[in-house]
Amino acid sequence: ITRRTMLLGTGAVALGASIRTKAHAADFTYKLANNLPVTHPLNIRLKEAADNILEETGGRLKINIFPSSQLGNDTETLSQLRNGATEFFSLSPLILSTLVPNAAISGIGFAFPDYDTVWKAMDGELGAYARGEIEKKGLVPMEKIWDNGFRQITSSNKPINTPEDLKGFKIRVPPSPLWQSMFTAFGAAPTTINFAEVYTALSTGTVDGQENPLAIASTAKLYEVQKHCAMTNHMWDGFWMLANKQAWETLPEDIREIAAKHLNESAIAQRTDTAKVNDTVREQLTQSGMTFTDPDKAAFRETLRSAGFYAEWKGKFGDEAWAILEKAVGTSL
Ligand code: X2X
Repeated sequence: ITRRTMLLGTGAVALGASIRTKAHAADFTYKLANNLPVTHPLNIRLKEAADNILEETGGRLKINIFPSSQLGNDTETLSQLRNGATEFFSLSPLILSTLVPNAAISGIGFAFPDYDTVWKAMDGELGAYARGEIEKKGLVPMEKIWDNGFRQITSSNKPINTPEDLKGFKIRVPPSPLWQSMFTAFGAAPTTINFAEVYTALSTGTVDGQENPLAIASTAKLYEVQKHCAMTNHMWDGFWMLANKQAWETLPEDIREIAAKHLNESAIAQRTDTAKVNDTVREQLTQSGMTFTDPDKAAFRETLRSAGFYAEWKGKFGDEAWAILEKAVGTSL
């Protein structure tokens, strides 16, 4: 901002015009961090959004993308986002719940039957509720959530067919109370590990398994260190695109509008890309040596119910939030 003001302040109109056409330092250069490989649809569409934003703002806003947790793991990057060291960060609602407890509500086990229900909810009342909670904590969420997908359980040591197979299973979960609680309710032995450390934790045997959508098993090459995959679809997960509030509000309104428009448009496109990868990559993972099981999902859901998982989280989220969730998924959980 100072640079432009200085230029305009000197009355250098010609200079002002020429910097529009030549390569020049942008007025705003912001960092956008995420934990996914550069080949994941999220990063492919983020690059598209950043390119479009640079072009449509005439070079005024340049967003540099840092994939693969290059700026730090999720816990560290969330701190950076809050203190302004990083301006943008895409984060799972469940990990964000370490700061915004009720943001995790979209991650309740087996809440969403399919993607149609997910997008109706997240683009509707449930998403609006979550964004309201996020804003109360001083972060700015873009309107459209990005897709991670329905999560599946992978293992290095045994196939998983029934909930009993999870008893005592050493599984990595992301840093989030809801994840810890869900796998404790399954009777597993969950360990919290940031995604940045997951490949190593699996390859050294710190844990025997993890759970993630297939697009991540594929792009993060988890098939190199995991043998089995159980298609449990046990929860849907996404990524809120978050901005540091001060950095966001420093942008002139027209730049904010352009940035939000492209981030939201690319999110919509990324949802289609990701669903397609999650739907089709099983074959490729099989060729890479993974074996798949298709367990009865109802049995897993019943295990959560009889362990008191739903009752516990209804109490934690509160009746208002729970009612919004149940309305969105069209069933009582
Ligand atoms: O940490 C994970 O497993 C990941 C990549 O799915 C999330 O960001 C929640």
